[in-house]
Amino acid sequence: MMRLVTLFLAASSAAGFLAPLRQPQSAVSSASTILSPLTSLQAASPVLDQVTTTPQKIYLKKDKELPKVLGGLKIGLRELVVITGASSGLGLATAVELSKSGKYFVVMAVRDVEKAKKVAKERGMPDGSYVAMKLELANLESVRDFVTNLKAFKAGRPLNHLICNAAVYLPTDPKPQFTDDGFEMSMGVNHLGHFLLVNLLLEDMAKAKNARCCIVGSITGNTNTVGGGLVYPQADLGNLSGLEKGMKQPITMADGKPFFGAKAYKDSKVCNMMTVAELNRRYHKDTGIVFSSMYPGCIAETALFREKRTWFRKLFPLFMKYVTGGYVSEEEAGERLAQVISDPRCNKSGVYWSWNGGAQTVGYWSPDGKPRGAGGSGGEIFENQQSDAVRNPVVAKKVWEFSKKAVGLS
Ligand code: NDP
Ligand code: PMR
Repeated sequence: MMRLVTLFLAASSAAGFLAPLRQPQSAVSSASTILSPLTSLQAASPVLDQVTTTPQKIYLKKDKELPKVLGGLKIGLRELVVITGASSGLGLATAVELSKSGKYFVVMAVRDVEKAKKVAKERGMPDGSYVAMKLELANLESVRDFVTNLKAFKAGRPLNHLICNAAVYLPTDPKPQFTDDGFEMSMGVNHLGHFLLVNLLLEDMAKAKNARCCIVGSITGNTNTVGGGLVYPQADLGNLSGLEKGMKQPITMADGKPFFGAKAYKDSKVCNMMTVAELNRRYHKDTGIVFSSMYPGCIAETALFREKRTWFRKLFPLFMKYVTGGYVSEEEAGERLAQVISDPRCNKSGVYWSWNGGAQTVGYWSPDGKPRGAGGSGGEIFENQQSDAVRNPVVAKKVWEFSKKAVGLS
């Protein structure tokens, strides 16, 4: 075992993963918050079979099994929760947990409906407790179509909860991939697709009592951690010139610099966490919606690492289990994300939730002086503190405004 771990560290070091330690950036003065009306929300059209297609027609497929107005009845007395990327990993584990509880009806918002139906069955999600609906986050028209289909399906019912979980991690791509709208893929799927989705669904959530909206973040977007501050590359939105210019081809990075896949993922996670902060500032008071982010722990065996080399995929879980103590299973991570939606303790807006499991002291640099676990198995939920860069309200406001423009909401 020790040989395996040493091998991982040596290989990681040779691959240039370890970065020089960077001190947390200094705090910046607070920004004014602007309350804007929930404009640009699309009118619902209860026509499931008439969704429009993009020139590439990569995603749309009529799903005749989707009940139309009957969806409202199907949901019954349960709370309606939408989970993006529910066809694998964390999203699927959360869907399983919530659907089996009997209290929630899960809409699996996925790019591959057939895959979602298959895995839902395999994982024993009770019939009648979920539905799979098409959502291709790499296509803004698909996001809009999903919202139209969801509104038709739920037939006037409010949306109780939204979990933005889907993501791609493209660290080994030498060249950038782009979404159908021309955004760099990690930023387009992880941040901009979700940004549009949340904005289009705010009105439906505002109608629900105790609605919760969680956008999954990560330790690796926070430079006040070993995982995010020590391991190269670090998240850094720079001067935001790429996002300001619309994030479209040939622009590939939020900071306007040349493409760097591993960093693009971490930058997108920073945008996810900043979006939560802005949603909280702009809408929590008026709508009552509880907005949060969370770090689920290192779920080292998920398909997120599909692009990584075989040696990494074999050694990474062992390294996380036996060296950093940051490892968590898909099942336990799913329980954690489900907890953010269901636990009365999580009824507080603007929080970045984490779990104090695994090895103590190596996880966070503990600004309050208390030792914290690395997010691994076990431990208690706690309100974590994000890095100064993520908590910067001036940058968050800019990210919000540039993203709004990029997705066509302003
Ligand atoms: P997975 O790859 O297992 O899950 C990602 C999901 O996103 C998949 O269901 C995938 O669909 C879906 N997806 C990818 N691209 C698109 C797209 N264009 N449109 C719609 N859906 C898409 O990874 P994880 O479960 O590990 O990741 C889930 C979340 O957890 C992510 O937000 C990630 O950043 C976060 N996270 C993960 C950590 C980890 O250690 N794994 C640590 C910290 C945070 P499909 O099934 O079709 O591939
Ligand atoms: Mg990292 C407590 C230490 C810790 C934690 C909690 C993580 C989480 N990582 C830690 C430490 C280290 N990692 C160290 C010391 C190294 C150098 C050997 C290291 C390396 C490493 C790599 C190469 N770690 C990684 C990678 C990835 O490709 C993953 C990544 O950054 O994806 C964006 C990753 C991760 N480490 C984590 C977590 C949670 C990840 C998955 C990233 C995420 O989804 O945010």
